[in-house]
Amino acid sequence: MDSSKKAGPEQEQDNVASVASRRGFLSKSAVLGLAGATLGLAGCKEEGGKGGASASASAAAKEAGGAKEIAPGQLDDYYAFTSAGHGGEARVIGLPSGRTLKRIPVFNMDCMVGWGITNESKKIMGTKADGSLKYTTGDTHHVHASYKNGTYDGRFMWVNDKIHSRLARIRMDTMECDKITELPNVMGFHGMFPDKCDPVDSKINYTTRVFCGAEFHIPLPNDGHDLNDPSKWGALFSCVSAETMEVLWQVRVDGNMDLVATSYDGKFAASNQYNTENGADLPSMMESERDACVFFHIERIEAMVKAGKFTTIGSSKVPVVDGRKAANADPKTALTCYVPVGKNPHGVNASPDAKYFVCSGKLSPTATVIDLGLIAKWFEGGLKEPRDTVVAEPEIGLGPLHTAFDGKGNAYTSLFLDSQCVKWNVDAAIAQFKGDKKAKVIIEKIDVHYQPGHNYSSMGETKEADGKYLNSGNKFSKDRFLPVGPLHPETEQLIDISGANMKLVADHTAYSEPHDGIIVRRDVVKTRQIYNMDDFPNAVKPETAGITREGNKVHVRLMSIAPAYSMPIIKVKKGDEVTITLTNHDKVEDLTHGCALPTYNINFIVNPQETKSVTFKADHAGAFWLYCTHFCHALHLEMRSRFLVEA
Ligand SMILES: [Cu+2]
Repeated sequence: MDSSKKAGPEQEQDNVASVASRRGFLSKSAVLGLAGATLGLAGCKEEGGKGGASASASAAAKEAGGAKEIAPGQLDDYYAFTSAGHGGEARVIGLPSGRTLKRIPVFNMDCMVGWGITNESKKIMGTKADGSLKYTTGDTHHVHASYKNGTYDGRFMWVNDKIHSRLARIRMDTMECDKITELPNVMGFHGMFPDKCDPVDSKINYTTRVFCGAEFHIPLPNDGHDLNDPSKWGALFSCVSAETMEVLWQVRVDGNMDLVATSYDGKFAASNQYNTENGADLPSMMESERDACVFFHIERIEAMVKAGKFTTIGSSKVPVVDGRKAANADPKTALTCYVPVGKNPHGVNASPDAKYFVCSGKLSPTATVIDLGLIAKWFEGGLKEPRDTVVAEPEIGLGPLHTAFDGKGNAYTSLFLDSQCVKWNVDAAIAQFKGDKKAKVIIEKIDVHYQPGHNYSSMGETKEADGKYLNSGNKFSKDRFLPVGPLHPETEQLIDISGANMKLVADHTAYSEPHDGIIVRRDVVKTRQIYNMDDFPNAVKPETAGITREGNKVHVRLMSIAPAYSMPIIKVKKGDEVTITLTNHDKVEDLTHGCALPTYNINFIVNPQETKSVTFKADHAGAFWLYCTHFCHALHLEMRSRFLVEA
């Protein structure tokens, strides 16, 4: 945990030796013992304190600067799109600078932009019968973008909500959420990944489906029956249409699903699994020596659904097929293949050469390399056991979680317990597995600060993996930043992986609690800065602006042009249901207006040429200044109208 130690050839020898001495780690007692060790490590403030804080700030800045520094006025080379954990949003960061560019509200409310306040955002988020939001909490873990030809096409991103099992889509041109879908009969929706090609028609070489894994077993349907018999509970793998965001089909599986990966040819999706025992408490979840990575044969699943050979659960109309082991014994007709991997795996990642999926062990010090060609062979009946698809299982360190790639044949796995990132070579691991004792699998280890979760590399989840940067998302920052009370920020550490040695080049803070992200070359992302007014059917134009009344329903159609709203006085009666629709007629880039209404809990912004609306009950009388919250003009403070509610 000494952050000042350098990873070099000598250290590497030590690391290899220490990893080797931890053999036999897979035993059950070791696994349970480790759970305690994890907690111990997380609390080791003093041990972790050396090195990081004592380094000279100016020296460190110089070291971290140079070519990596983005000077004032310069733009970053990459976008990082990250989750925010139980903050419920998604984030946009510039790399290598680490500048926060945007926070995208998704499942959370955000009074800056008015997410969860405007009618349009409420419609996307989902409302109850009374018009109030169905949920105001969310837990985002993974952000992944749409593909074409094996790389990002800049259309969409998706992000999951683990709490309420929802999938959200974000438009990459406006970087705003445009659709949210709740998955039926699922709890603990965690892993998610878009497909990269159609499983049958290779001409459809872009994303059309998004696959979603679920962790928790629940009664099916979850309507109060089977509460006391968890053996009857189940988990479902879901497929959502990328275009319509409808849930297309689900597969019932054994075990709990964690992360999801997809093959470049579109034929397979897979999810690493813990609790393959289907247990309901910790001891019963730890009984097996191994867990699994379950592969889904997409073409067969969809053929079965098309043939009508499915069931439905409860009130959901989504077709469900049976992917449990017992129903899939014959590989030639199987929908699923359960490949045994190290105990309690956390992570499955596709290599950019399209050949392998790598599953990390977490409670086993190994990474399991699965050959996708052999997966296809197993489904054709050409292999005896699912385990025969494993072509390497190197011991790489303690608590391996997630693996990123550099496009040069190397893998980078986060080691949660060792607080390191290990660089290892996939071909060497395969040679070692075949018996080559001289194969040099582990290339280098670098300390990270501290307890890394996800790591991800620049373009690393595409065929254009460029081997420039690796982001290590660390769960504990301890002494790396000025203390801000009990809740420390997290450290996002940027590692330059372009040279022979990994080099830590920056510590960036992250407000709790991001999990995963992707690093996208900036030329892939094409954003728009000004909306098209006609994209909004309710846009207010000079000929429709004004106030109309139908019974007690009042519609205020307002326009903004800096520094004024189109109506200086808006008069309604107490008890009216008021809708304010506001269109920003300014066309200048960056000229956003706000709209706040004191005591009525209204606040939102309208970007250039954008339209938004709010509806509320004018339940208390008085004079209220409806004012612009977003600095827009030298006369910004004067940009306000009198909203008068007559008693
Ligand atoms: Cu304004």
